[in-house]
Amino acid sequence: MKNKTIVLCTALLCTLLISTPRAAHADVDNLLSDTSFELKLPPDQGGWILFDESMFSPDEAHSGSQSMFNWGFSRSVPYPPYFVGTVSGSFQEFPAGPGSRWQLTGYGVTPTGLKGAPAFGIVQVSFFDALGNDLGTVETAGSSTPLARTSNKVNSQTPAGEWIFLDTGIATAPKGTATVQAFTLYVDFSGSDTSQGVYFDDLNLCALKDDSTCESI
Ligand SMILES: [Ca+2]
Repeated sequence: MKNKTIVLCTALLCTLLISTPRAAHADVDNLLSDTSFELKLPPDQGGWILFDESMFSPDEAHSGSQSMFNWGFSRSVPYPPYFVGTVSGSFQEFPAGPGSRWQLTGYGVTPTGLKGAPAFGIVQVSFFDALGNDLGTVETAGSSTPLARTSNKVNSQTPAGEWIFLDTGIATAPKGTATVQAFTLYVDFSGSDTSQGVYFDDLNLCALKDDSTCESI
């Protein structure tokens, strides 16, 4: 009986190894949950944390049938600075140590073209200490550049309806880092008096090993 059990377990293990090696590796290397926004997992199940004007959407999809839509309405006002801005987005958080290296990629699209500037969609990596203070990155901390590491943008110059590959490049966690947050973001300070935004899909957060391949944490 004992031998039969061992044989059965071995056969099951072999089946799993043979049938799913590629899928298993892809999931292990990408630390994010619900990377294509198909599952709509709540945050307490490891899903995306949404803020401001953000929603799962069936209107656009780079893969599957859903994406993340971050949008806003930046209105003009008759006094300086003559606009009211908006920032919306979604993120997931992971433990991270000082010196750890991270790269976030994904795809973004705007179906009708964004009006005005600045109005853009990006993916972004930010580091925080144990108290929740934003630390920036080794590349940007202490300088006049923005604290976070951001990707290239979907903006008014981006062709409507064209999915753009977004890439933060490699961001190195500074001294004191306790967590890393991976964002989709839409920023609109254009005062264009238009409801508009960017759809995101197929995000990938990589923790880089010494040989620059991704690893799980
Ligand atoms: Ca999708």
